[in-house]
Amino acid sequence: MSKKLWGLVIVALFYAFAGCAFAADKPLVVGFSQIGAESGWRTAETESVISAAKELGIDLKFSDAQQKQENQIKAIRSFVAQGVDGILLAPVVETGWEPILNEVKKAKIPVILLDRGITVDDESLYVCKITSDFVFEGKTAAEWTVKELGGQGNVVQLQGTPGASAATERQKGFEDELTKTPGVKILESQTGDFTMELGKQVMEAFLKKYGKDINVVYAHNDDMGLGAIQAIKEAGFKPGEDIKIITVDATKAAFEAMVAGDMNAVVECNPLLGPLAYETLKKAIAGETIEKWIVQKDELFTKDQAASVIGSRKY
Ligand code: GYE
Repeated sequence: MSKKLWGLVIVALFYAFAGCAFAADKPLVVGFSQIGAESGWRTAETESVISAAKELGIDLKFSDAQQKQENQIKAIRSFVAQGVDGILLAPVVETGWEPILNEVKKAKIPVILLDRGITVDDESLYVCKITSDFVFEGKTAAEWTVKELGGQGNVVQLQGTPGASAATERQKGFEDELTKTPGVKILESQTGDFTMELGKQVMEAFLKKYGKDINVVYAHNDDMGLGAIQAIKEAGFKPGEDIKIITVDATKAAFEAMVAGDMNAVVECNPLLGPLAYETLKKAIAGETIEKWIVQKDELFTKDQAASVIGSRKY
C-alpha cells in the first residue's frame, strides 16, 4: 500500500472510532406523557422527572395532556415518530390503551407506567408500573377513620378522576375495610377530579345536604381535601374539629394544614419517581428482567406528628 493509502486508512479508522465514542455518549432520549397539573402532587412528580433527566444528561421530551387521554395518545404517537429510546407514561385512566401501546410495541420502544396502572389483556405492552399501593392507602385511611370515630359515624368521600386507578383503588381499599364496621356509614361519594376547585364545590353540596351530620371527609388527594377545608370554613364549621379530614398524598400543603389544625391525617403517596423511572428504563433497555410492579411504600401521618415531621418532608 502506498503511503497515501495508509494515510487514508488511518484517517478513516480515526473517524470510525470517534463515531463509536460519540454514539456511546449520545444521550438517552425519553418521552414523558404527563397527565396534567391538577394537583400539588403531580407538580412534584413533574419536577422530579425533569430534574432527574437534567442530572443524568437525559434528553427529555415532556408533554402535558391537560387531563385528556386523547392528548396522551397523540403525545405517545409523536414520541414514536421521533424515535425515542423509551417512554414514561402516567396514564390518566385505566382503559383504552391497547391500540397506541401496540404501535409502540411494534416500534420496539419500552414503556414504563408511572404513578397509575392500566388494564390490558397483553401485559407485554408495558415493562412495569412504578406506583404506590392505592388499595393499601384506602385501607389505611379507613382504619384511621374507624379509630377516630370510635366505630360510629358518617363519612363523605371525595373521589379522584373517574376511571383512574388511583381513584378506583383508593375507593376499594377504603370501602372494603369499612364493611367490617357497620357503624361507620358513607353518606355519599362524588368525584372532585383530584382538584382543589372541584373538591370545594362538591363539599359545598355535601354540606348543604348533610350539614353537621358529616363527621369525616375522606378525600382521594390533598388538593380536594384542602378545597373541602375551605368549604367547611365558609359554611361556618371548624375543619379538623367539627368535621375531620383525612386525605392521600401528604404534600407540604397538607402538612401545613395539619399544623394549623385544619386537617387530621394524611396517607403518604410518593411522587418523587424520576430517578427510579430512569434507572428502571435503562435496565429495560439493557434487557434485564424487571418486576411487573415496583411498589412504593407509604405511611400514615397524623396531626400530632405534623409539626415535628414537616421540616423533613421532601415534597
Ligand atoms: O394522588 C393525585 C394526583 O396518580 C398517584 O394523581 C397519582 C394521583 C395523586 O392528581 O394527587
